[in-house]
Amino acid sequence: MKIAVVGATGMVGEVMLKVLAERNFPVTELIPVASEKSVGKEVEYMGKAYKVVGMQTAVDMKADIAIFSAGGDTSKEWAPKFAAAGTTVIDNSSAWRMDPTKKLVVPEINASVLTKEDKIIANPNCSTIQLVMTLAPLHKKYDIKRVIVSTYQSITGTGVKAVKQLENEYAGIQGEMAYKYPIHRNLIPQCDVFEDNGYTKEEMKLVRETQKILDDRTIAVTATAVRVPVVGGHSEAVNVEFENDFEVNEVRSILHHTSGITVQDNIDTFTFPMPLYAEGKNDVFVGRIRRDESQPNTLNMWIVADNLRKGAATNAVQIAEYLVEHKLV
Ligand code: 11C
Repeated sequence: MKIAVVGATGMVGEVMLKVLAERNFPVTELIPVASEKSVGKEVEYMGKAYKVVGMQTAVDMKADIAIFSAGGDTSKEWAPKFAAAGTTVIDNSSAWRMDPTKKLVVPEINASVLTKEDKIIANPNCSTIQLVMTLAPLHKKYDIKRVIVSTYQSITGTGVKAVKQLENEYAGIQGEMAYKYPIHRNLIPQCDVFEDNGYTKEEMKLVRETQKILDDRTIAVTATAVRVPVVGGHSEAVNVEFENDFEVNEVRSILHHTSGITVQDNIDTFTFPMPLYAEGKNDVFVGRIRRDESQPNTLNMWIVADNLRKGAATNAVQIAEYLVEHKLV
């Protein structure tokens, strides 16, 4: 497979190259792509240096698959050009996710919707991916009515500028700010911009993308997204109300038997997921699974995942793997 990685010099792009190598993706030719200012820079893939090329050069090279992590505007402009050249685009931005003509895919849940005709495939938002990974098998069994999710999101979701801000603040250095407020010794109840309804875009992604991936617009979702001074991954406190009752041990067992999920749930040994330990891992970690005693058929749980891995690069590479395995490219 001829693979273009668009945004190869960015934070997700770097992880993308790592994940492609780790999973032995059948790359016959790697095309690292970035904006003009990065053209000519080198990136490393499997011990070899590759020169970064510009967007038009990459389109002309007619890759089989292009994995984009370059922001919504770049994707809106360039994904159709790659697609027109015959390349299947897997896009990490929010540009195409809610387009009714585009599939929004978490392979463990809905890869079977993909066909050869899908030339631009959307990769969901990181906080949505880890949420739906756990909701999907439970929805199948107990039928979800409502989800209340509060997120504790890693600064790596904002990008390298935010990581620099935290490092500067930690070291007492004045520098460029990624956020309007300090993030060291703080948390910020705003991820992304505000929409007209008073929710942030990140919160509304959790609502809309969850309904689209689970293919059920009747599921009520409400979210509060918070940025925390953490780098290893996103965490989520999730309250789920089901139509049908459940046994907590059965919930644990269902999650334990779901591919891509690791259950870490033993209060006797203080075992629960934490972002420090999720960093660099591809799985979604779930713990603190317990009944909400304040109302019937309702569950609480705690979900953690590396937002740059399953939340972005790993999920995109899994989509690419599915396309290859099912001969859809
Ligand atoms: C964050 N979830 O943590 C965002 C980053 O729509 O793909 C990814 C934004 C997106 O701020």
